[in-house]
Amino acid sequence: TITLTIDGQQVEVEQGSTILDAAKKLEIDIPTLCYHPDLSLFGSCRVCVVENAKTGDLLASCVAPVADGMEIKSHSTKVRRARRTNVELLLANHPNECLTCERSGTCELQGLTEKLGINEIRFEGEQTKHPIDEFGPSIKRDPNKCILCGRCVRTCEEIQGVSALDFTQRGFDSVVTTAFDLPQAEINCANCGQCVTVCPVGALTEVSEVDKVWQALEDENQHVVVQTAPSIQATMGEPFGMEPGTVVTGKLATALNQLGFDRVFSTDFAADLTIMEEGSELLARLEDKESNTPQITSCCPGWVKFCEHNYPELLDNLSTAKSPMSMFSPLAKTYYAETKDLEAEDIYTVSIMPCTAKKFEKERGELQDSGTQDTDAVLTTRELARMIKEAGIKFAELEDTEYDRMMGEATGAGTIFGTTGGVMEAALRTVYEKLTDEELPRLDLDEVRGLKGVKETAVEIGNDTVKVAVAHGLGNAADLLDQVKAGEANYDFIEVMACPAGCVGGGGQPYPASKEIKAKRGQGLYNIDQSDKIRKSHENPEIKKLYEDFLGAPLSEKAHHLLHTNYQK
Ligand code: HC0
Ligand code: SF4
Ligand code: SF4
Repeated sequence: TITLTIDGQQVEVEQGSTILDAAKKLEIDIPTLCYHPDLSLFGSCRVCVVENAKTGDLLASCVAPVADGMEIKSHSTKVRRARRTNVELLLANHPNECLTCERSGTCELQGLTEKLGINEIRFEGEQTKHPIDEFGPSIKRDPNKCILCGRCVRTCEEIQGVSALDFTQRGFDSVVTTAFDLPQAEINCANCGQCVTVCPVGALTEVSEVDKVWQALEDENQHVVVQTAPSIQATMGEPFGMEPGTVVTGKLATALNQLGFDRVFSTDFAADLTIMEEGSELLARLEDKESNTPQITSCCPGWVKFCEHNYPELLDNLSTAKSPMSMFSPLAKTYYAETKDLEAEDIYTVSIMPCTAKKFEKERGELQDSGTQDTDAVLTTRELARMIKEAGIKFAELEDTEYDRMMGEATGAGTIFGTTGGVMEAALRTVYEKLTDEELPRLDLDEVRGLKGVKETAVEIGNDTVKVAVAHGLGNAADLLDQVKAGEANYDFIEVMACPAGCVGGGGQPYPASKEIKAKRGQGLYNIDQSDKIRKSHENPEIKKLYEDFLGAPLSEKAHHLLHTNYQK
């Protein structure tokens, strides 16, 4: 180990640690900008400089290694001046749009400016002008706000294995963009929004559909039906100052009613339905030795697009079951519409999702089966939070109310879909019972919980062993699928979620989102499951009724028409 002092306090750290690591151990807060704990070191912004007290040198603490006997000053005059100048230089080429910027309040550059006591812009100069890319369904990129920290570039390459973004040009003209400057919608981008979650400023955001939804709510001829994704229940409190992972299901229902939605339904209900269909499909594939296995989940649109670009030969392995969101919407426009004597066109469907890729999913031609657009609008967690604030609703103080009946009942199985491993756990609870007529001896499948990149287990079902694997983050998914393709790994069923930690870490979730925060959100979902009376999808009474009254049975002709699809090469 190495011993050094920072601001007169002694600390011991492992050799190879950085000064920033050592400061963290002492709970000394050094500001950072291009640094991100999950990414490779970059050391470009120099906001984290500290002073070597013996030499007077300034060191970027996020990359500078510790040395024995080192004495560091973390906030000397020299340090504070350098930090200010470095941030002031960023501000010199940054549009003065804080008032109207979507990141106002959560912007790290704004936060630093305040923290470092910068209250004037000393360097006024020419500013770069780049075109804004806002033509895709999911991601809006405004390079003029970019501060070249490279966090998006590193995330897309190192975590997601996509490498859709990179630096081009040099010096003043430097910009982060796509290959050949193509619109994001025309490249291999998965729309996962992980770049959005790490961008410290407003350079990367979702394409907003807030105004469209306000308009639908105002329109008296539209019957507006909303569904909320599983993970939202454990994240919507955050923009209102609540602890990550706080369960706010009841407050969500109240807020959505107050906003004027005509019916407040739940994607978790549809997640139970996905289990019925996808589980039945798995049973069929396991029986038919000719069929493609492993079966791979297809509910994550980021993953589906990644698969299309990088693993087209595995498209036949994707479950034909649509995602819960895309099962819910056509049912809202047929099954639910019939009970209200409404036509599909009279119903406007809104989904509240933790996800930017869901905005892309809703536009897919493969997913329109109600005779009209199935899902009309997708709002991220952040966008709904903005609407709630705009409406003056005090979210944290709301009373709990219930979701509406018919498509609003969820089991614990549907709820845990929102965290990595949840789909697998939910599926096995049902598949096991269908195959053996017995209940799983242990409902909590700890082997597929947690934030390890790839998780695997084998479950004895009757005389068979079903081998399963779970990957989250596209880079981890690629590692797993390469093994499958090479014949080195042999599974029956694989769950893939594009985002690290699954949807609780989705590209549309509140800022900021560290590993610890994502883990708390996931725990929130497990807490709901644990306290639910019904924890298995096939026991959801509203699902049973849906089959009795409308669909017949899983994989019936009607179910196939409304709830299944095929992704073609
Ligand atoms: Fe998810 Fe989903 S679990 S993808 O992360 O399967 O977005 O939360 O809504 O559709 O249910 C997202 C979350 C969903 C879907 C569900 C699945
Ligand atoms: Fe990369 Fe995902 Fe961002 Fe696309 S949305 S650029 S795949 S991180
Ligand atoms: Fe969207 Fe969830 Fe997939 Fe992320 S893991 S892209 S949030 S569906």
